[in-house]
Amino acid sequence: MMKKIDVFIDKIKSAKSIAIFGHKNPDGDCLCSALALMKIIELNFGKSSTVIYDGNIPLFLEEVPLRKSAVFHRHLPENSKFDLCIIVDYGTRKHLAFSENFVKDADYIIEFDHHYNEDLVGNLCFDDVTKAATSQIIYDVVRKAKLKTDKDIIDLLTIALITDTGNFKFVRNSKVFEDAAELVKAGADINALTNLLDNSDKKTVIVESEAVANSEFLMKNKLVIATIKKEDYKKLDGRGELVLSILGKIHGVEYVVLLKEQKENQIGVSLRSKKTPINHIAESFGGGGHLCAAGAVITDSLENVHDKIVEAFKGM
Ligand SMILES: [Mn+2]
Repeated sequence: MMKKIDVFIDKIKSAKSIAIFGHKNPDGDCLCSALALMKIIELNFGKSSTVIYDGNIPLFLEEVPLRKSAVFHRHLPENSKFDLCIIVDYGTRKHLAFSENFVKDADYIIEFDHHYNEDLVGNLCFDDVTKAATSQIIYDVVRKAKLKTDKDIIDLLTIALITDTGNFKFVRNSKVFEDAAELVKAGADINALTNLLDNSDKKTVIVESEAVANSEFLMKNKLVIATIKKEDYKKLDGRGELVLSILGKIHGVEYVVLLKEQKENQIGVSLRSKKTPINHIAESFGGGGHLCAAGAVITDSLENVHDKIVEAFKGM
């Protein structure tokens, strides 16, 4: 591990320009891990780096520290090049489509990720699928390298952990709490950071509530499917997590599916399961994710995607 950390520090020290980015439509872990790294590099090496994103940053992340530092990729000067790219929480290569040129032009690529992925993009990889959030991997490096932290860094690493564990609901090992305990000791206020994330727009919550109210129960209530149509999709903020969590509260429900009509014949599918893995279903549609929380984007009509998903759950 030490050797990798030495390389990491060396590459940052020698870099002339640094870009940091993750998957399209960044979630809490992706955005906050990127912003934390930016601040870590600034505080410890006196270097500025550029956090870049594609798609939308959900409104609930609007109040996170340094949020305004994240730059939409199309707002960068044309032909921007970075000699060092740091990739966080990206999942698979295809989620980096917007940054293809940065990756291609970079002299060196460092990655931090906790997604299962066989086709690694980085030259130097800090990957660990046992971690609940990418921010835990960054925090490991920070502690092992004895790097300085400040309030922004501690808060960002904590928010990433809070969001990727669904407020510590999806914790599968004690390391999450060990890291959370250290972050709290370092000054993270879990209650304040959780409140900071309750920042949704009224129209978003109403659209999500309507999707819950109009959802369809199948397989003796084991499977519930909620739908957000094209005209409401733009009112959504992030992935529709509220729909997934409310429907998951219902007695007897094992699987929750959310179909989002992003545009004509393009349906975003989010799948959640209480215990049986469902990632193979996401993978069968070209998607992926975690065992019990996965998703895909399917090119077909809403009706056809609905029927295909129902079919895929038969026998579960
Ligand atoms: Mn993550």
